[in-house]
Amino acid sequence: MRPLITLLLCLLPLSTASARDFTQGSLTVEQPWLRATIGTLRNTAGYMTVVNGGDTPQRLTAVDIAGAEKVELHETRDGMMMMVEAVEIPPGGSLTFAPGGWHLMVGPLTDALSEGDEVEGLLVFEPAGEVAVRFIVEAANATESKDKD
Ligand SMILES: [Cu+2]
Repeated sequence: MRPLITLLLCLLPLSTASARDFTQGSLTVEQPWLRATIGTLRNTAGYMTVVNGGDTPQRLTAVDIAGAEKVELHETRDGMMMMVEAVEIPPGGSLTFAPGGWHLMVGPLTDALSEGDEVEGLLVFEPAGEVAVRFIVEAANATESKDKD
């Protein structure tokens, strides 16, 4: 198996600053993570930072997460959660989704999520298009992704 593993490692893009960052064109999605589900609950929240290194505004319009029936963009403002249809990241700017603020509302999920799981996701931006990412599952009470490489 060793030669195969070495080959796979060599195929990883060298331009990626972190193994936990996902870059497509001028967009970078940093450290996407999901909270583990609790008990029989099949809903959870997701977080990440989106960096727009380009010179045009990018709108995040949709998110797909493997095994999730639905993913919504939510903002917490004055303690109230509000769903938004899309969120714009200005040129040269970034937007951080973190507990207490912007978050992805995920679910219902077909399966429980446990700490350490990895889940494929797809973010849709206008006009940039799709960015494929992989969410790491952190503990249900995590406040950030501890895998800071
Ligand atoms: Cu929410």
